[in-house]
Amino acid sequence: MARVVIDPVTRIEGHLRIEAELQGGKVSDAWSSGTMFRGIEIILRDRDPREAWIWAQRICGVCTTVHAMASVRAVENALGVEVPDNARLLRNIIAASQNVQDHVIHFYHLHALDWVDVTGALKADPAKTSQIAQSISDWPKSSAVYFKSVQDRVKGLVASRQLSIFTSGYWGHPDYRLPPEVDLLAVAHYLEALEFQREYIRLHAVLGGKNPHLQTFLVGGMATSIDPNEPQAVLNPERIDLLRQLATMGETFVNQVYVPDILAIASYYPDWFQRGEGLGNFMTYGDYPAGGLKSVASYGFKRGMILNRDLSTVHPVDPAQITENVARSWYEYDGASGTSLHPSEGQTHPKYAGPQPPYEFLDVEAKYSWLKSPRYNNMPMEVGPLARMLVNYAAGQTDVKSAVDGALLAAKLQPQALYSTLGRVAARGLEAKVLAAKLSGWIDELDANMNRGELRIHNGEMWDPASWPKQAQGTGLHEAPRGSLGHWVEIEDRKIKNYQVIAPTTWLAGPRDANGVRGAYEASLLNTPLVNPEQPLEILRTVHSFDPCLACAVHVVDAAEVELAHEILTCA
Ligand code: NFE
Repeated sequence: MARVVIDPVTRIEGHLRIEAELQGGKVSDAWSSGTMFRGIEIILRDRDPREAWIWAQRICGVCTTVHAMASVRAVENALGVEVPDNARLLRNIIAASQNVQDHVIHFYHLHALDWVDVTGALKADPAKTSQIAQSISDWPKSSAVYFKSVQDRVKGLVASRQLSIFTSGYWGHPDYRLPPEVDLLAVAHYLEALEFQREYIRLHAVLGGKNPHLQTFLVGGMATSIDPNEPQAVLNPERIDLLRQLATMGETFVNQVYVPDILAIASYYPDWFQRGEGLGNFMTYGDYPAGGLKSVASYGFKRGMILNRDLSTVHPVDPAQITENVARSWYEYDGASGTSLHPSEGQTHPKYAGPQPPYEFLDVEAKYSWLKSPRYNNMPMEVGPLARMLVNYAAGQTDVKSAVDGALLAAKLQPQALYSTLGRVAARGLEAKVLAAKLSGWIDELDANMNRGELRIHNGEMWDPASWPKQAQGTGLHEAPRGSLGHWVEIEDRKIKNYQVIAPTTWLAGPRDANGVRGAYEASLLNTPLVNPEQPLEILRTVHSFDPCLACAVHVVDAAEVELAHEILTCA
């Protein structure tokens, strides 16, 4: 038996360590450890709940806006505030474009190089790459001359001996299977995706003032002025046109580059549609309200669970069934609390009990992670794009069904193929397709509101704290790119008494619980074959397919056990 350790796992956000035991060339057991402490909850104590979203965004350097969204929703829920229709639309546009941008970045910049050998691109015939590109898509940048210019760029990089972001890849690993021409196609799109994501996220620059860390959220609405007759307003007819252009650009890139590339690359790895699934239980809170946030039935993405891979039933989700478990995490709960608490009464008492560095292995029989273990009714759940696509597919949502069925048909696969490493990757691309298409509808609704004089963006009547109850509790749920995100706030005497976050990556990368039940990453790695344990590329494929963000899941470094309450380190 041999133990493989990957620490740090790179091409992710934050600090993740994977230990895997090998038997007969396959992973026989695995442990996932977050190696940073999480502290935003402590930083938020005693602050004005109206400013929580500004701090909470700093949880992450990638999906910052999602924490603003969950935070304002939690405080609005506690204070009983509904937001005006324009704020709902602005938030839907911000959230969907965040997902689209994040998914494109994940596929090309964080994950593709697990399947694409950059060095293979050097050997490609650009004329053949051009033929392949034109056979799978109408994307115009597809000439042999263009691909030759990309190849020359890569050659220049190699000749300079400064491989930069491409240093230390597992290049030449025997399980890289793409023909050099497809490697070149993917490398070209890797570079194009860098330009695309920068341009596309101008949606956030317009609506949020900047990206990352948007500035226009407010408890009770948004601070995004709308006025058809005011050139200085954030939204006027000219800006609506700009939003439409950017939305079209997103749809085009996703449909002509991202989704065709997933299908093309995946066709060389068919066995990865049967590998890496893990739990078989999937959960989503749902999002994109068409009316008030409370009318969950109106959501464009449905709330629900799929259990034991059974697509015939969408089970309801009751947030009261969620707990966070610390039996195997470096935390303690007070006195009689045991090891499992609902986040509304959650506690953040860090207590490191692992080995002192340098160490070879974690003590995986004891506590081994800074992540807690979220559970739904004591069960670990996979959250994320695959969970969202499965729940909406099973619920018969037409846009999701048509995207998923179209891809399955094109790839000649059955729905069971989705329960896999590549199923996760494909689901993310299909979700980007569905969300990119939804943007134009919300922009039209904003335009229509503006044209009929409905300009309200904020519901300000709760801004006088004297009107608040002495005590209040609220929950803010949101679907972030990596999955279901929850913020829980308790307000007392107008200040935050307790604040708890369960990020998607906490659901996914968390350790075992008190019953010894594995988390999603750990379960998904079982039985993964490794061609060469010195280059555990196969482990990276599955872990990366979840799009890890440990920064979200843990938050603030505390290597020297210094006081954390006024220190924030963002992860970007
Ligand atoms: Ni830091 Fe995040 C997303 C959230 S991940 S990226 O998506 O919330 O756990």
